[in-house]
Amino acid sequence: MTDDGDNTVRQLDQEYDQLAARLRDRGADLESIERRLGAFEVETPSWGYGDSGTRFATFEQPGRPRSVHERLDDAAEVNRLTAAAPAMALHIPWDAVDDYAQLRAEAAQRGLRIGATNPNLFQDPDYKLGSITNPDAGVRRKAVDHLLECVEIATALGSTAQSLWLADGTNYPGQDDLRERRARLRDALAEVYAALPPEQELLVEYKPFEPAFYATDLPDWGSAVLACQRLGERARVLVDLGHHLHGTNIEQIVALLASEGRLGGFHFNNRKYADDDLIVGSVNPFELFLIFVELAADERLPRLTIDQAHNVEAKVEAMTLSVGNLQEAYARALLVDRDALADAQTAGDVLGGHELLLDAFRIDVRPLTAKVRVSAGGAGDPVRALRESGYAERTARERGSGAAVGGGLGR
Ligand SMILES: [Mn+2]
Repeated sequence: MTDDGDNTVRQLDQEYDQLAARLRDRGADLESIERRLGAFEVETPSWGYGDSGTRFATFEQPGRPRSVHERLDDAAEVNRLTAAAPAMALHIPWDAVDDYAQLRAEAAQRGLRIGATNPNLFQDPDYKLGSITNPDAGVRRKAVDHLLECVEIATALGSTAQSLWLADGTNYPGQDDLRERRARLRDALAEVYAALPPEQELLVEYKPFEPAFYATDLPDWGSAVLACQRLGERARVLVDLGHHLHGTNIEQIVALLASEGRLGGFHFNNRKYADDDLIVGSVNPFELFLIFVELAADERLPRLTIDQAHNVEAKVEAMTLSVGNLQEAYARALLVDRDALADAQTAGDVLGGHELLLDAFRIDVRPLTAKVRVSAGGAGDPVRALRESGYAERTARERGSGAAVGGGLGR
């Protein structure tokens, strides 16, 4: 190791010791916090490494992966740096291959597993008026058959979740019968759920707008949880942070779903205006912290996934930064003094509870997350380590700027 490296390690140790002493003085159970932080895992999305763009343009990046195999390489690099991203979520058909057992083995060779399987019900021209809610029974059949095919693919891959986002909806009042569409949706999901092997769960994602702009068929958490309750216990709701109207209290949705045993997972990203798919924690870190305060109330976290579209920023670097942002939000949430919070709440101390949250949010946890990452074999400063590794230059050289296979807009 260079002098520079030694200095970095010494500096990290010093900063960590100072923070640890302060936290212990406050009565924090650092051992338990570090254990939980060390167990933190988030899936990265294969589609987050490939080409993505806006409605106006896609700017192709040098070194972007040309195949699912190279997307696995990128996911492995993010996991190497963060020690917290051991699974890559797949998208079918963008990641379709002939031999799924082979793909599963390739993931394992890179120290990864396959995360959630994401079917695609939004690209085929037949789905112009909807997929499983389409007024045409033949189109509905085709859509359900694709979902059933994805169940088989997931089985071959060792994937334990179907993660379903429906682009279905209508653009104009009167375009279709809203109750009929709901009945079609229920029938289709019941058929898919009945085909799920016991190790797979069905995650149902909601979104109030886009691509349909009058009535989305699963517009909100309520419509999603009602569908899940009809199906069974392995059907749960997936919360995508970009899929809400402005002003929606997302942390309260997390609390409601968790109390009902229906919180299935997350698609992390951030937004300023709509479903912007920006880097999680970049625009509203306090909201992310409050969401993690709810998540950390339970020892076990639900399935967490990043769902972002890096249109102008370097993709592997963006994903690496995102994982770090999540680790920091979780660390702060673990530092909330829960006993004091419960006391303040019981005593009706309105601002006392609020101050306890602010107090945890204001702690600079970077020495703590760095220490936990290094202990797990990752980098103290993952983005810096990525830049110094030359990974971007190497992939640009090796992969060139050849046409990518698959990819598409973020959801
Ligand atoms: Mn999503």
